[in-house]
Amino acid sequence: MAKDYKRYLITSALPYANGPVHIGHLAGVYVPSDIYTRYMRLKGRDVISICGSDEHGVPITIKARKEGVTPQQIVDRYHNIIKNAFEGLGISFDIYSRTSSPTHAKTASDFFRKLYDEGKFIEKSSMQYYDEEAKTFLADRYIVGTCPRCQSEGAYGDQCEKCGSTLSPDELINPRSAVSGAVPVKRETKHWYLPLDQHEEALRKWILEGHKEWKSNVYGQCKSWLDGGLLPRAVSRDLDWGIPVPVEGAEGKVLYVWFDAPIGYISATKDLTPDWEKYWKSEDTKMVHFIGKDNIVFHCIVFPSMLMAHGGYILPENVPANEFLNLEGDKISTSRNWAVWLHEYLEDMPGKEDVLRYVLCANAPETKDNDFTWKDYQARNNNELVAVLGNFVNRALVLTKKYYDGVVPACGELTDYDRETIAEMSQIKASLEANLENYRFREALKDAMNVARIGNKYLADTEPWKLIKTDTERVKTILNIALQITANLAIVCEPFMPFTAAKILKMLAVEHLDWERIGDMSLIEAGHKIGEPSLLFEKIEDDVIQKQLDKLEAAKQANLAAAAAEAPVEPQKENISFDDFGKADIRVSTILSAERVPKTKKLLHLTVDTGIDTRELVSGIAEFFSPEELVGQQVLVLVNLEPREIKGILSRGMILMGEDATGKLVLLQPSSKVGSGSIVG
Ligand code: B3M
Ligand code: ZN
Repeated sequence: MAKDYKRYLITSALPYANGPVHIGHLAGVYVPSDIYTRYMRLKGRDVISICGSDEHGVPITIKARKEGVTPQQIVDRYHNIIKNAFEGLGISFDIYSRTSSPTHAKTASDFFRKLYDEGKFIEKSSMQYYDEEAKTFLADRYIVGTCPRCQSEGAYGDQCEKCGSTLSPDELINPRSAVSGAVPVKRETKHWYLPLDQHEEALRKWILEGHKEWKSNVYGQCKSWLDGGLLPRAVSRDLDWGIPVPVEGAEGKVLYVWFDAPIGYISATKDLTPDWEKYWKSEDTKMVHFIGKDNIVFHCIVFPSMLMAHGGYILPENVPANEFLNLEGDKISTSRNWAVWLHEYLEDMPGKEDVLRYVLCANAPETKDNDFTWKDYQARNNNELVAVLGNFVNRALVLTKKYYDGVVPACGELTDYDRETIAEMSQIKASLEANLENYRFREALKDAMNVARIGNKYLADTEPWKLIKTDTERVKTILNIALQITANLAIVCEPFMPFTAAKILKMLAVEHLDWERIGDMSLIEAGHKIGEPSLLFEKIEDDVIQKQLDKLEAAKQANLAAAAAEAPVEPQKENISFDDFGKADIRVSTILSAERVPKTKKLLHLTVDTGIDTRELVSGIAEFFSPEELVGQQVLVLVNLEPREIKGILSRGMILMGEDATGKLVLLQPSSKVGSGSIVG
């Protein structure tokens, strides 16, 4: 059934040039796309891998305004950081272009103009927010206000970052301009809309009927968009940063960033090769978009609609979008600096490029969100890369060096065990290729590591270091086989860990080994002299990991401080009389025991010594404190609050708590221990 394609066009989501790239981007998009591309190249296929910076859009103008520089300065800075960091990690794009390039301006402009000339857009005027002080229409991101869902301040016109809701500017309570702080007014403005609804039928056929093999997260999202019914989407914006709308009477309007960015794939291909059309306009080309899950609708619905409206272009054959990677249990966030930045990693961990590639692939969020932790990184390095892969290669090479002065010994008669091992090796290629072809990179990496496991086990079972004293002929065969496995490793590691593959080749003193020969046990001839063995991977000690954890902790503290500085303070409540206050009986109490209230998320069942008596309380603090950490703590308890039954427990009093800027509760305690029952007042 699988069609024979003549060439492959691989695209990777264009990173926004408003910040550096982090491990979430890498695990979701760039590591998988690079593995796939390298594999295609190894198969000898005609493949190009396209990427570049996405340099338009409102976040870039906001960042520029904040820093008092031009948007061009912002994109120049991050384009270079991102491009260099990708190179440092061995992400092997054939071109890393940028959407501020002249080729792109012309390509995107012509694309729009063709659709415009052919009447493919709807022109529509609507009322939008306008800032009279700054004399500018306000893009959604430029309007801030109170979130209608969670009531938090500082929600944007398109999204509340606190609760994650998607919003429209009209929903914001007390909208204000992020540019000047002024209260915006509504003004009429004209925009061009792409009628996605007109492409709905074609999209349904193409995706829902034609691509049932797509990953279920991707297919599912497409289905729910299509089932919900598509609406026309504005493809222009009132903004002064972007590609001008190429139509008379469109002053001050630019193409919407999500209209121009995917066209960036086309312009980048043009910058790469004059032969670009054969990649974009031939049914013999298989196009694959590597993206994160937040980009699915743009790559499966919007961009394909644009391509269909234009005509002459192929559609993607697959869009293997990944889910998200979290960091130490928390969502990665650029604005909160909760991330491991690639350019910093490369500086902090020189020579460990492949360790990161390995960990991000082994733990890739292919089917669900996953968590990156530095402890897991360390464990995978020490227990898998060092103990399995590095250990095996090192033993095979060092023993050859020691016993045979680095000259590959001949393979003699095979035992049954040798044959079993060789048979196992012969099965790797089919599984590895099937996994790679179907975007199952975690499984594919397991196949590759299996080669090292087979090798490790082989040496552990045959023990050549013992046999060398009694059966030197047998040792020759064993080491010959171990070296053939090592050579196989050089091939299978290449897509995942290219630096390691190159090192193994160098240590074997071999230039190149053909991918198609995976499983071949005569890759290295007897009599060949190998190079100098050295360690492939080094153990990573705790202090190295602790440094990274400290860095994250510092980011967290800085965030808390910033949030505290920004958080609005609640207005003072109405005055009360001295007598009223005197009625509240607050006592220092000691927590004697604590346990979760079964079947609840938030409630803890506490026993406290109030000095007056020992009593029970139910407190909604389970999300912030574990029962163990509470026992023995002194807290302030309002003891004469009307008792209340909660989940079958009579709660007699209330623990007084403080709240930090993020909504996290903190204990209020005496600064040194005092007797239970001490009066607070
Ligand atoms: N820059 C969004 C993102 O990085 C966007 C991708 C464009 S791909 C054409 O999530
Ligand atoms: Zn909200």
